[in-house]
Amino acid sequence: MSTHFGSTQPTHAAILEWVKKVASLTKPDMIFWCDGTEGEKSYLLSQAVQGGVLHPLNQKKWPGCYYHRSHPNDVARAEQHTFICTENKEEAGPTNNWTEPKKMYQKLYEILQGSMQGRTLFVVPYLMGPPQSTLSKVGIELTDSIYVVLNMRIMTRVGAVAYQQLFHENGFNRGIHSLLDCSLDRRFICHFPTDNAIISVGSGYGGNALLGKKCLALRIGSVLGKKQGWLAEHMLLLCVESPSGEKFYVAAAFPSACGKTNFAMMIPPKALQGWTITTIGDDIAWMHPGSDGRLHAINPETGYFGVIPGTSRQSNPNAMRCIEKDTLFTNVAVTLDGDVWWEGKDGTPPDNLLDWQGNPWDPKSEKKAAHPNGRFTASMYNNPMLAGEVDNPQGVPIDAIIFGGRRATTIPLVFEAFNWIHGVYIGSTVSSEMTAAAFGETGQVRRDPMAMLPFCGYNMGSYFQHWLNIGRRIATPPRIFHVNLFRKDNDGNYLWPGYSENMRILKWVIGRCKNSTGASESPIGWIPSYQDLDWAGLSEVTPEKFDQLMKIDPEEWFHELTSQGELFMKIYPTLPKELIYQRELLIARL
Ligand code: GTP
Ligand code: SPV
Ligand code: MN
Repeated sequence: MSTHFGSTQPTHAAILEWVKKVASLTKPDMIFWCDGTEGEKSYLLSQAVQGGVLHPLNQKKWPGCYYHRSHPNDVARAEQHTFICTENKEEAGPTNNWTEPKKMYQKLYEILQGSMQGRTLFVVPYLMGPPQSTLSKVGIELTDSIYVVLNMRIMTRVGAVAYQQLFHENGFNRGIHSLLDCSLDRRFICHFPTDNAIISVGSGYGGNALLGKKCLALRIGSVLGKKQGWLAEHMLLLCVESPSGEKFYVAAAFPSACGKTNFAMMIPPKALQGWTITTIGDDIAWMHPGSDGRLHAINPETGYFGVIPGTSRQSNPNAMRCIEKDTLFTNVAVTLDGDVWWEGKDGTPPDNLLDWQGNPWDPKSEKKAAHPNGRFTASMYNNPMLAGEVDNPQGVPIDAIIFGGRRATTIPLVFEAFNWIHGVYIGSTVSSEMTAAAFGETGQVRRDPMAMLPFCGYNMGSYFQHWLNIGRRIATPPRIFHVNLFRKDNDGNYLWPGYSENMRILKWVIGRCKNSTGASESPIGWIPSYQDLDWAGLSEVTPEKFDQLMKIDPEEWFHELTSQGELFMKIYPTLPKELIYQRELLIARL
């Protein structure tokens, strides 16, 4: 077994010993210590191209960009194969798959036995969060996937910066990832919160394999947050600057593929002159009560692993600028001369396209050219509207939290919680139609509390309690809102134009935070009247259409309450009584 040492070597005995142990189990041909440098990047890229894992795109059109095609059964998060391994099943709770740690370790060690033979074991030290921030966390991922390494280098801070943040020998998350042959019966994404450890096998897909992201930053993170008094959330973070130069910070939780990246990179419509939005994060927020009585948030990541279909100069110009260079494209369609295409991209599809599986694509066929969950991996530093605050070790103080879901019916465009407890209730009852971001039947409505159903590393009821407790610890809590950007008319068309027009919702939200915008009381919360929103330059949403968007139909809400009740029954033993009370109040108001 040969070893390649990068420019930085850890001196920590715990790391060296652990790597040695994993190597003797998995038996790689080579151990490669990553240092995160540019020199390393060109070497890794050439290796990935040589090995057929990446294909260079046309470098004139797409400088520094590469294309990756995954195994056809490895295109999304695999919730069925995701486990929280705690001593007691109750700790994981009824919304997570559970297996006892000892049993799972045994199974995984058997699978990992010799699994890296003929391959390279990459040691990836990474930092989640800004350097020098007390809120940041260190992880080390051992992986045999060069694609994972190249993605981690974009999504996290890799190299010496991670070792520098290690304040004691064992203060890092241990992640092991092995691709195996991508067969479903040997796919396990397992979390061991007690050991601060993750083992993921059988999938190379982002959320299953980039262990800093959903595994550490959310599942393990949420458990740490519960213990240490902070929140690890599936939220975008943005800064809104008003024409007078006042800044507001907003966090928003929408389920997977329900609009976080687009919302975080929104460009306000021309008619709303003087408003600017800058992006802090597009997927994950770590939020801590600060000594000033406010909730402060950081984005632990450094890149965007974004849904590519639907991304265009029309819908998300900032994302298009962001992916112009140094981007990895996964499961999109390609041309023979190294151009890429996907559904919803500007213009007509080029001739002679190969679909995401490499087959010639017939534009007249029903088949999609790009996979609906095709993704780009791009550095946030390429975002022309990146917020200056993004590397701030203290994070930013949050003014508003917005929950949302993808619902064709029932849920109005926007409403505001009466107070923090009511807001927690609203978050706990978020629901959404399922999307291609996870395996399963897309379109089916499911409860997805705080957009964290697949990501909460412990019992959901205790998680709600934790939210209530955090509220008690902050003197000035953020206001809480709920949006539904996806309500449809009877013909199945979206009622709301969305994308940049979402600024109109955000402006109302900011107005509420400043106590300067009107709202009326409704059974479900404070709601805007037509005149409370700024309609400059937008005539397509007439007062009649707005009524449809905001309609609260008692019949539909009866079904909604039944479905909420099903979730509450499922987690009843740990469900805070405050939330049951909130539900009863809502029933009474309706
Ligand atoms: P994850 O990365 O899976 O967490 O997804 P996300 O929440 O960041 O969602 P993203 O912004 O990538 O959007 C997912 C899909 O919804 C894309 O196809 C978008 O084009 C579409 N979308 C985003 N915002 C809007 C909107 O305001 N209206 C409509 N109709 N579609 C939207
Ligand atoms: C999501 O599914 O919420 C994503 C994509 O952001 S992944 O990182 O794969 O989880
Ligand atoms: Mn996400």
